[in-house]
Amino acid sequence: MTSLFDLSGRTALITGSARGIGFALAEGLAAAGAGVIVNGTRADTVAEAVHRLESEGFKAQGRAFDVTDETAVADAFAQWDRDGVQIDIVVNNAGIQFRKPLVELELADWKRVIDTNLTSAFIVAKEAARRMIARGTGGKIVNIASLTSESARATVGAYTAAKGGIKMLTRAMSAEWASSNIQANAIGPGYILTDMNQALVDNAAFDAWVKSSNPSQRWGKPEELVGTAVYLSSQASTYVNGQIIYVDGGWLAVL
Ligand code: GCO
Repeated sequence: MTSLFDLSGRTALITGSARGIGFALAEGLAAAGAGVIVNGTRADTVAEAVHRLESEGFKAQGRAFDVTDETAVADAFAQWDRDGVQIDIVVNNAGIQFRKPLVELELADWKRVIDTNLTSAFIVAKEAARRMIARGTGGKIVNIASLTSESARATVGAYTAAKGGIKMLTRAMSAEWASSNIQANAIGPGYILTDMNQALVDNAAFDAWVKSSNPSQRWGKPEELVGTAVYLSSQASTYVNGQIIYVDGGWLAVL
């Protein structure tokens, strides 16, 4: 009996996966048997990530493109069509952070955060779902949400709005795509040790706040998100739709 969690024969596109959480998820899905496609904006870091995965014996390829650019995304999928690459799993992980009070936030910076963290998930999932529906094969969409999908923190307003949007976009995807056997769900990471958060880790007061705000009393590690990503990408979750699974050390569960 093959494992419910076996991703062998599946191809997974993970956006923003040259480093950080995205790379950890690409590595974890590959370890579960998926062929993975690494994405990022820079060809050199994408190539380095693919090389790391191949050196671990995994099936990996890469494509550098800007997930906020509709034409670039369409071109990427058209190339995969020509190459006979069927994308079965999309992890919408690409994201940036920009910390500034709303009253000082420039519109251009607001748009950049919304485009990268929210709109890109729509653009990429639309291209993938069109093909999944046309093929009749079903598929998996795993969006990366955040604690800020539920609660706001001062100075990350654009990010919070985007991640709140990810929560409801995930449900909207379920509303339209579940009947095509596409399960759209999300992972809500707590405070995870990543480059994006290094400035917070290095801030003693913020570090203490994170550790005192979740019952696990520590930051999470990117690899601690892998099990949930494999679950939501596998046959173990075929009747799960529109959900966010928080991997946050218990942060949202306690006062
Ligand atoms: C911040 C952090 C958070 C975390 C994560 C929490 O500045 O508060 O970047 O946004 O990255 O999203 O779930």
